[in-house]
Amino acid sequence: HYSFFPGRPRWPANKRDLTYGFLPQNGLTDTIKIVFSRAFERWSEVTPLTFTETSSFQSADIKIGFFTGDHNDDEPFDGPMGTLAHAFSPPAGHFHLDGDENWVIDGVPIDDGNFFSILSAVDLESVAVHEIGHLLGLGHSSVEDSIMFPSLEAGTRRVELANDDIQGVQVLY
Ligand code: TQI
Ligand code: CA
Ligand code: ZN
Ligand code: ZN
Repeated sequence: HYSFFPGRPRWPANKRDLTYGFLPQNGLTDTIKIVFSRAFERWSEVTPLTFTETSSFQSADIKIGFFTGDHNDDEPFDGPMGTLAHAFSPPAGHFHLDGDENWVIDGVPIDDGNFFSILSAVDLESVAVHEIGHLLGLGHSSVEDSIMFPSLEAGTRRVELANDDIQGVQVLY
């Protein structure tokens, strides 16, 4: 079953059109940006929310960036595996991904580093859909095939919202 953060934080009722931006220094490719737009689309399809990319990182409601190790928010990343990403509950909007993961898009590694291993491949879109759930106010779910279930096998793609995810987010919005 779905859950919420303590106090059930959510984006306010007068803020249904959210913007998202990418940390400029990350220099992300269009392929990566399309993955995020697909992930946002899954949530906008089942809520009154819209998500639009903005080139102004500073003013974006949702700020997306790849970081490695300590990045000054008391939740340092830990190299390959372990923590993959984290997002903060509304209305913080910080969405951080561990730049040390072997991120894959549609089964293809983002950077063909020397140490790519299928055993540690992490599907970017799956993690993005999960973290956006957190950004909208969802906690973890006990339903195993839900997006908000707190575990995902290496290399697995899980991007379809389950009924449980939809019911949870529709309680909030
Ligand atoms: N990051 C955790 C997560 O997003 C961070 C976290 C731990 C958390 N406890 C929390 C966030 C409680 C909100 C509330 O769940 S993670 C998955 C998994 C992670 C894990 O790097 O462990 C996904 C990120 F397990 F579901 F696959 C994304 Cl999809
Ligand atoms: Ca990690
Ligand atoms: Zn962080
Ligand atoms: Zn989670």
